Amino acid sequence: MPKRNQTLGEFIIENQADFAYSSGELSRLINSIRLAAKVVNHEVNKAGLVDIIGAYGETNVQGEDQQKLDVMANETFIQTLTNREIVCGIASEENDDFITIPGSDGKHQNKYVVLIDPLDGSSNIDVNVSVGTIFSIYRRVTPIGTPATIEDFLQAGNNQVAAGYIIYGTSTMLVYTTGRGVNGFTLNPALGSWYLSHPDMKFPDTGKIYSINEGNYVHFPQGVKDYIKYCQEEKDDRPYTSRYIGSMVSDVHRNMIKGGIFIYPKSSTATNGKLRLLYECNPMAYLVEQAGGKATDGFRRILEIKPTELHQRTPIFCGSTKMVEKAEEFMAKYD
Ligand code: AHM
Ligand code: MG
Repeated sequence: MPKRNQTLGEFIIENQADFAYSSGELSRLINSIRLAAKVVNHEVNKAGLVDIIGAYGETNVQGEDQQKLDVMANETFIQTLTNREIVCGIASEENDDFITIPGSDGKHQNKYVVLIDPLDGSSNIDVNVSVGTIFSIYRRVTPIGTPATIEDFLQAGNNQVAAGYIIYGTSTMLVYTTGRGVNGFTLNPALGSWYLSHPDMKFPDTGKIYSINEGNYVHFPQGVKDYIKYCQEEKDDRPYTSRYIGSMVSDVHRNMIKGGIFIYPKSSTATNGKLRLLYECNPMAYLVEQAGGKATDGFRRILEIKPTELHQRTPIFCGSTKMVEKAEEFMAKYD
């Protein structure tokens, strides 16, 4: 049973035996992610000092080129995971193709692949609004001792062995699952330690928040339009409250705590929506389900979609189970 205020390090050691494959490799992998997250957190927190040190992506006052934060986050996660020789491959939303990691002995001995969106919602940085990192971990399907291939990355989401996000918000949190519920850790920046602040996170069964970019209303399918009208109707516990940060991690995190639904549907201008199945939707869907919620593309479970390409997009409806089921009822009318 998770103990509040336990550090993430203590929690990983205590729960290592619970991991499906308890070689310690997955624990070391989560350890690397928590380390890289602290580095990224430090940089993201300095973003407000742009007038003083120069904007990211520009030349700073010392005449040095400042890396864009999303590039920096990408390199930090990739380097940390590569240096520690824990994974045999990494795919990132920032890179066109996946990277194979042979290890220093060149023998491709590692079991896991990581898929990552290093800095999701990065357009929010300029206005001091929360951003996040999303990660997803799979066991490779190709034999150990051979280079990772595309097959290792194109696995259905229900093969994930772990997934999580880091939210760089008013406080920084790391929230993750290894298939036994969801636990949230808050960073104490003075000490550099993560403390278990949100043990066993659960979506309320229903809620009163709907999160969708309503600016795209005219382009939405009729089922989504009708569901939005349903949310706004004055009846029973409605109208609901509309909350949309434009940063998926933050929107889903809030809804997990308060109860709500997050929707990024397809539209007449984006036939599969915007969000990526492998880097955003699968890990979030795994977390949502582990927290007792539901995640679908409006019709079928996100975690059952068999990916065909690395940067594939999918519509997503996720959050409190009853709210997602209601939205699906509207979708089904026009299927
Ligand atoms: P990004 O990967 O380019 O940062 O985009 C993903 C983000 C999500 O965090 C967020 O939910 C969505 O884009 C918002 O998009 P929109 O501005 O179209 O509503
Ligand atoms: Mg993204």
